[in-house]
Amino acid sequence: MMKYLPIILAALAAVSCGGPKPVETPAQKLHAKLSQSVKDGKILYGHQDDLAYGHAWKVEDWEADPLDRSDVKAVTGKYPAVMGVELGGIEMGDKASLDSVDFGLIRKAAKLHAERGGVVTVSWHPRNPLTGGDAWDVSSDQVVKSLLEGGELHDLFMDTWLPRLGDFLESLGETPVIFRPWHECSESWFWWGSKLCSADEYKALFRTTWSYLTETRGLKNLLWCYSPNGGIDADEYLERYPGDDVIDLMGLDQYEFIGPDGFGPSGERFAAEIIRSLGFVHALSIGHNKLMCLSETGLEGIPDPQWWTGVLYPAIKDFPIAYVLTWRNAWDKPGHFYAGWDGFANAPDFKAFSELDPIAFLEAK
Ligand code: BMA
Repeated sequence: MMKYLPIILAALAAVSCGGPKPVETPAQKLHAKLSQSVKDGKILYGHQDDLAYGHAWKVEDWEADPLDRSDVKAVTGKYPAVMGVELGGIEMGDKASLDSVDFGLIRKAAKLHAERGGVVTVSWHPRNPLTGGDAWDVSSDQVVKSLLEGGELHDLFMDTWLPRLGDFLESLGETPVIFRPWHECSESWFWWGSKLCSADEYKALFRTTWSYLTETRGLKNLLWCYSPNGGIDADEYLERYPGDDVIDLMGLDQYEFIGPDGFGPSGERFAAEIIRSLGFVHALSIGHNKLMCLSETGLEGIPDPQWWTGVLYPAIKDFPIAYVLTWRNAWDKPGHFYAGWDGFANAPDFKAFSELDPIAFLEAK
């Protein structure tokens, strides 16, 4: 009996302490990191595809490239704290994304950015499986329905599309990401938009995606973000909300578009609208106990020389958003950019923004 005493005592100790502490998953660690950052009063700045290309350049030999080039770093001296990557095309088994970025480069950039201390978020603009068109092909209102149980494309979705997506996300290993599928669902420019499927169909699409990746595949590196487009109210926001059990971050996508009256008045309207919509997302995030973020924003080509410090910063600074992400600087479309780049007229204002409290970038070592 005596020889078993140490084992019995150890077992009793484990029981009285509630057993060994469960190991935190990569997703839980990222959640804790973001929560702490919000508690510290920080707003992380994010940029889409930051390490893969920028205004008039792109990584060529990605396997050999150190991935230390960044438009954001060239202006501010720091990397963006959050980097967005895009998986459109993964569902087709393509080698590169719809923006011509090799999926090998995307994987390498995501892992490296996380190793450097950054946060990664993933968007997905899958093709239209019913028509063969792209994500913007809204010619049919049967697409979402066709993917759900009982639909003609359900098997394709479950046996090919989601497994390919799952393989990529699994290949990230311990790198956690904020996954943000089926975004801007409150508008109707993607085939999963509000005029193209019912709220129940949309929620089923989101929850099927969640259940496949999280339950069937058992992935432990995903936080989930819901990000309708702006221009809605709290009720409309909740209409398609997939549920507290599957969502970690309440997001919002909202861009500024310059109207006929020029960028001055448009900036004021945009800032007021951001304040209105982040206001209700904030209230919802408290009620639902979720993190919140401005998941996409920007002003294409940034013609307003004071946009960062004069428009965006005052609009967001008082909200506990985990991050704000501006969209990509396309290497092949000279006017399609949303972050500063070296030599651009608005770069000094972007640098000034990067130095403002509570905005946080990632120190380059
Ligand atoms: C859009 C544009 C497109 C791009 C797509 C997916 O907003 O930037 O050029 O293909 O996002 O990244």
